[in-house]
Amino acid sequence: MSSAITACILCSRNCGLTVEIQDQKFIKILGDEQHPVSKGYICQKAARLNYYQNHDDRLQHPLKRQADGSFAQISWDEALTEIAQKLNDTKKQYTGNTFAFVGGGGQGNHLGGIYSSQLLAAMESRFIYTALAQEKTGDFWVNGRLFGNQQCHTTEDVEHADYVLFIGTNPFQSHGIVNARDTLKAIQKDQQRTMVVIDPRLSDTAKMADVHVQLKPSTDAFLMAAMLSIMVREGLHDKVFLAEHCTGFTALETELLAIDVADFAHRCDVPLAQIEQVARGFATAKRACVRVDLGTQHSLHTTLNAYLEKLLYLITGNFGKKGGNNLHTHLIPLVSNTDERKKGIRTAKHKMFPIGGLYPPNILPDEINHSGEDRIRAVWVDSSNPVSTYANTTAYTEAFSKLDLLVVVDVAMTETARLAHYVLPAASQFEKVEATAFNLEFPENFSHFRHPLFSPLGESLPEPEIYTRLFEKMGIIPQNFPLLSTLAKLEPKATSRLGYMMGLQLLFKRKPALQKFAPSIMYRSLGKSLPNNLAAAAPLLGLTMAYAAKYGEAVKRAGYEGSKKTLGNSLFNSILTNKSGVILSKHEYDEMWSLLKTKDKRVHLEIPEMLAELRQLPHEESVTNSEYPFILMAGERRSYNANQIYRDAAWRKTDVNGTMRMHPTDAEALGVEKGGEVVCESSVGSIRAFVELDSSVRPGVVTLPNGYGLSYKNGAPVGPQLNMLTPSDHCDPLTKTPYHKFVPVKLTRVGVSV
Ligand SMILES: Nc1nc2c(c(=O)[nH]1)N[C@H]1C(S)=C(S)[C@@H](COP(=O)(O)OP(=O)(O)OC[C@H]3O[C@@H](n4cnc5c(=O)[nH]c(N)nc54)[C@H](O)[C@@H]3O)O[C@H]1N2
Ligand SMILES: Nc1nc2c(c(=O)[nH]1)N[C@H]1C(S)=C(S)[C@@H](COP(=O)(O)OP(=O)(O)OC[C@H]3O[C@@H](n4cnc5c(=O)[nH]c(N)nc54)[C@H](O)[C@@H]3O)O[C@H]1N2
Ligand code: SF4
Ligand SMILES: [Mo]
Repeated sequence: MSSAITACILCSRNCGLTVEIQDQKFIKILGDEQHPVSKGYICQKAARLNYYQNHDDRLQHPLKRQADGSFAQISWDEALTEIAQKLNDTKKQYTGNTFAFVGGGGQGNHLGGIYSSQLLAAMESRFIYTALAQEKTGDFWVNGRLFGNQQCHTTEDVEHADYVLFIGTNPFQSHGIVNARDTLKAIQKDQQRTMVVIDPRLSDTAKMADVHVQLKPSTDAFLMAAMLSIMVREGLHDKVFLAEHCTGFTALETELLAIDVADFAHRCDVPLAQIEQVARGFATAKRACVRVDLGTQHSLHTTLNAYLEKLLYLITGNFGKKGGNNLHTHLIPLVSNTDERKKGIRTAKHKMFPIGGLYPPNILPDEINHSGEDRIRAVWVDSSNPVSTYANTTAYTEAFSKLDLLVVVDVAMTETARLAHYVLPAASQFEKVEATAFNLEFPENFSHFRHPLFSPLGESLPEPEIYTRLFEKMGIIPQNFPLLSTLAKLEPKATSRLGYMMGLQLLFKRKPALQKFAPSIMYRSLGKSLPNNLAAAAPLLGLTMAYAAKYGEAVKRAGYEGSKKTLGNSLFNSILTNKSGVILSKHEYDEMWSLLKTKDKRVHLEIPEMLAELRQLPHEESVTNSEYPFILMAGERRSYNANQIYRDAAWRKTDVNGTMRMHPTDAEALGVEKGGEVVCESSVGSIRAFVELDSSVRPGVVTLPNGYGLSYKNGAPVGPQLNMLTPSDHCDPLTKTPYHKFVPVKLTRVGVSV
């Protein structure tokens, strides 16, 4: 048995872990007290990580689908040679834009994403579809307008706020904030601090709150607009802050003053007095922040919600300060910036533009089914199970079955992999070097680079090796870089690595086409001279150098030494050697303004498209559907779900079937008892679910958990296959992110109790 340090890979917190391991297994899993952010914290899900590392769906060999539909083992060399040939043929015959990449990193594997993203360049395609573009692109789009760039992402300082608004999020179960349960308990215990939860359900977080605003589902836009209106009517907005840091307030104020607050309160089914109480409490608190998640991002008015939520902290001046919302830095950027007005970036069928560089999964089946020559013909999936996790499982299954080429890179035989022509086995996140890009903190940001704990299972390979070999086979990069490798070796003490970086620049100057493949080139050259098989870390050198060049003072405050030329390299060395993770940078609060990307360094509050949608709200008819009278919240986070990372249902200690929460009055009307089964039918499909009587939900609303419905060992799915119910076109008109929290369904009783 030996001890090691790693991180949890189940949610975006990526808590640090200390583990005891033996024979490819975890024997004991504890929180790592040395981790700079989680400091020993973990939740109940991490202890089960053996269910990710060792199970019967783990892939061990490259597989090729045969004419009869079965899979046969083939060698890596055969697989990559054949795939490279097919990709090159697709590009030549139909142009690269008939190729789409899907996924590219889950909850903790973003180092692989640095390598896989080169495939788009190799294919000369712009189409990348990811899970982020089915939840967060409304947020990114609004960030682009307010802050000048879609990479300007904000974080919330819940730990130091006196007044916290949780809107559409249940951090007690989903985490998403620093050491969630400890942080929530600290606020709950402190009489001076206030926690408000805005949620149609009495969630575990709502149970801890000072105020629970139990609004009608998908009425957040009305509620937040009413709060903002109350603030400006009562003069509670921060005039000094607005004058100094923002433009466009006058136009916004006019719209907010025009709102009929009593009507909006009525539409949310929330007492006006409660909305006033929260608006006043938030606006007058010393330090207040807002934290949102899928409750506002998977419900009606997604993009408007993102705008209004940000206005709450902006007009009250809770931006750029301790306990407020803040912009932060990135070492590994999760998204890029795209201007939707740019020509030649739209999809063939929906004419959809990217946001943050990403295209929305809801439209991909249509882009494949499209009759034009420019339809998507080849798809590459990595670290994602779209057939099961993206909206409309039937549409995905049918569309993927029509593809000329489907390649899946995964650690496990997933529902999507079963449809593929080639399945490529990836080493697990504990069998290779990995890193998370979810480093979204301010004023201190961190990085955690993980070392391998086990050797790769069977013939599985880490993604850096898979992609680099593929590019070599495609004839896109040479196999050797003798000069660069020599330069890397010439600096054994690695004090600056400047010689190597200059060599790299020289290569790119001579062959500009190679620049897009810098990660693989660095892996094959610099990687060879890195200690302990950490080759895949090589591209981080470029990122740490860029980071140090941008935020030199903040990096030095975090304790790193070096000149302009060497600081990035000391950061790189430190990341590679500190197994528990490192603090990258320490900013001062007033430096946050330098992260804004607008030319005038002000926040641009006036977004005409959003103000137009706001103006339309009073004219909106309330959404009712007599054929599908219930609202299903399709995707609740609970104690025992974690996206689709665990496939074996045995990992769950409770709630094995993933029950449907239903209000007792609804159950009575349907004649369903506790444990009874219902058929849940939407406009696109139907599934069965066992019912749990639960008065935490509003009457007329039912919930089902995220992450169930997997066919482990190709057996019957366990728990609800949610996306059998979710229509592709039930989505935000601007961003095309799905309304998973607002799926109209019909329920009928199946039988007696189980
Ligand atoms: N245990 C667990 N944790 C996870 C995950 C997991 O699968 N399991 N997944 C991770 C991922 S990928 C994500 S994105 C996050 C998501 O994390 P969260 O968004 O916090 O989780 P959810 O339970 O999906 O939704 C949050 C709340 O939104 C409420 N809600 C539903 N409709 C509305 C509405 O119209 N308005 C408002 N205001 N609230 C509404 C729900 O009742 C629920 O309590 O969780 C992460 N953490
Ligand atoms: N109806 C409904 N649908 C939802 C949601 C919902 O609330 N309701 N939630 C949505 C949200 S917010 C999200 S983020 C998505 C998540 O859905 P996906 O983006 O599909 O991600 P995961 O479920 O995390 O699955 C990740 C896949 O990565 C594989 N994997 C794990 N480690 C590695 C690795 O090291 N390398 C490779 N190559 N593969 C690996 C796993 O085996 C798994 O197949 O689901 C979405 N789907
Ligand atoms: S699931 Fe999230 S909160 Fe829980 S231990 Fe893992 S990373 Fe931490
Ligand atoms: Mo997510």
